[in-house]
Formats: sequence, C-alpha cells, structure tokens
Amino acid sequence: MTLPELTVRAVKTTPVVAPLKRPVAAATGSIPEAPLVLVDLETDQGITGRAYAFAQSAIALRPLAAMIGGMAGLIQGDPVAPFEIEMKLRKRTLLLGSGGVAGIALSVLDMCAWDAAAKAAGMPLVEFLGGQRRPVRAYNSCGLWMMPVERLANDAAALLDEGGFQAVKLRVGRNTLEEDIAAVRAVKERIGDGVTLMADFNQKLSAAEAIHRGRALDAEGLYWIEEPVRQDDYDGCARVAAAIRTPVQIGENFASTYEMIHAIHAGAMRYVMPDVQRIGGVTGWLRAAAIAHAHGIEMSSHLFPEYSAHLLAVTPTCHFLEYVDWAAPVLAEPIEIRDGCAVIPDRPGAGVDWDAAAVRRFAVE
Ligand code: SMN
Ligand code: MG
Repeated sequence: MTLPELTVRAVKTTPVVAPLKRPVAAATGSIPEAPLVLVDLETDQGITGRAYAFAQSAIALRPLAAMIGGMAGLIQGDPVAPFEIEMKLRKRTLLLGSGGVAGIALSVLDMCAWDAAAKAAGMPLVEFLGGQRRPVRAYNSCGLWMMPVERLANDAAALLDEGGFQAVKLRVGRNTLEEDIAAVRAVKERIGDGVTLMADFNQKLSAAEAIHRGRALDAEGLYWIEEPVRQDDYDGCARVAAAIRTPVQIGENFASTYEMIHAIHAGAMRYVMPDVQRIGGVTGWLRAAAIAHAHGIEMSSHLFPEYSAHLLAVTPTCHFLEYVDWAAPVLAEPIEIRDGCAVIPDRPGAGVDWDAAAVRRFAVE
C-alpha cells in the first residue's frame, strides 16, 4: 500500500460552548457547559484531519485556540507524518513545557495528523494502527455528580439504561466520609453487585484523609478509587495506594509519558487512565500503552471516547473506556454505545465530523 502524500495547508480552530445534558459538578469544581475547540487540519490534497480539545474552563477557550493556531504555523507545508510532526512540535515547544494549554495544543494537532493520515489510507484509525474494529468495554461517566444523595439512585439507573452499560462512575469527596459512604450505598443498592462502580475524588483529599476514607470505603465494594489526592503528589498517592485495598486509579492529568513513569516508580497507582489530549495525542498514547504493557498495568481512557475507542483497541492492557457525551451536540455522528461497549465506527479516520448547524449555534466569537 502506498499512502498519498499529504502536506499541511492550514489549521482552522472553532471555539464552541456546547450544552451539557448533565452539567459537571465534581468535588473540586463545576463545569456548566463544555468549552471545546474544534480543530480542522486541512491538507493540500483536500483531506481534513479533525479532533476537538476540551478547554476545562471557558477562560481557557481563546488561549487554547490561539496556541493551537500558533503551533500550527510551525508545521505548515510539512508532510502529514504524525511521528515527525510530534517530534518537531515537542522540540519547538520544549521551553513551554508539556502541560497546560501547550500540551493540549500539541496533542490535538497530533490527533488531527493521525486522523488525516488514516483517512488518506481509507482506514478507520484502529486499522491504520494495526488493530481491528471491536467493541470496547465502557463505563458511563456522564453523571452521578455532587447532587443530593436522594437523587443518586435514579441517576445511576438512568445512566445504565443509556446504552446497556454495566459500569458507572460516582463522584465522591463530599464534606464528610459519612456522606461519601451514604452516596456509595445509595448507588450500590440500586445497581446491585453485578454492576461495576468506580468512585472519583477529583484530587480533593490530603493523603491522611484519603487513607482514612479509603479504608472505610474498602468495605463498600468500589472497583477503583480515582485521584484521591492532588494529581502531582505521587508520593502521597503511593501512601494511599499502599494503605487501602481498593485499587487506586490516576493518570488523567499526566502531561507526558515521563510523568506516567514517575508515578509508576513512586507506586502511586494500581490502574492508569491517560487522557489522549494531555499524554501527547495518538503518538503519546501509543507510548503510554507500551509503558503500561511493560509494567503489567491495566489502562483505561479519560474523556474523548471517539479517539479513545480506537486507541484502547490497540492497547495491550485495555481496561475501560470512559464514556462522556460532552462533544455529542456538535458531532455529526456521536459514538454509539451498544451493550455497554463503544462501537468503533466503520469510517476512515477517527470518525469525528462536525454538525455544521450545531457548530454555528454554539460557536463563540
Ligand atoms: C473529570 C474530568 C474532567 C472534568 C471533570 C471531571 C473527572 C473524570 O475527573 O475522570 O471524568
Ligand atoms: Mg477523574
């Protein structure tokens, strides 16, 4: 197979604020609507690579769009060879660091490059990477936010219903341990023992408090406890992981595979869940997957189910896909969940395309 040679013509960024069906309310912050930057990497050959970036907060929307645009200038006219593009951008942005807005911009451009290359080959991204389309086990992460405990059971039941899920994630880190236990029990009682329940502290606790709460929660049958302490405190997280029986899960804030290695060496977690827009795009994900494989660590995804489904299908220690519907309002064909599994679309590339009318509606100046 000879691939058509693509060159980068221009990169278009479209900031949007998309409505959330269930607004995000975690222990450490709320996100009322989804601030997204839609990215189109256009080539001279007419093929366009697409991905979106999640800005976390509306205040980061324009800086992120500007950073993506600025970085795109560095690769204008270059061949769409994702490995080369990642290496070049990594070198040219070394002094900006691999985290924050710069890291997200690099990752999303890498994703666009892979998407364009897979489209040029006429293959779904997973096949372009050497894998096969197959169902990817998912959990529904769209709800169970900081809401009154009395509302949790119904929310859990609704989340399981929306695609035949057999796993959901609860947000914890309420004011007291007793409230967290009440929240876990309210959900467990409704979903039963056969359904997997994860719990996410969103970095809320000190290591001592996390050990205290974690030991009590060990009796409640949680599948994992996520981000119990601040994301860069690998030593503190390691103390928690060693002191409690429930597996500790972190990784959504790793800005590079170097950070992932530091966390592994610290013994910070049992499971790992890199985020494709932070770990370095598709290229960074593949490196993270190799590290997880070599260390025998189950690897899940964070957000971006459209790309993550392809990537988990070529991840040797594939664990769970985190399903969120946050970009669905602006996508022409949101990813489908069937029998609790993400269905990788049979389209060239990652399968991400915009709903033009919705984009016009939700675009910000
Ligand atoms: C999360 C991610 C992004 C925004 C809010 C909450 C959460 C998750 O940590 O894992 O989904
Ligand atoms: Mg999390």
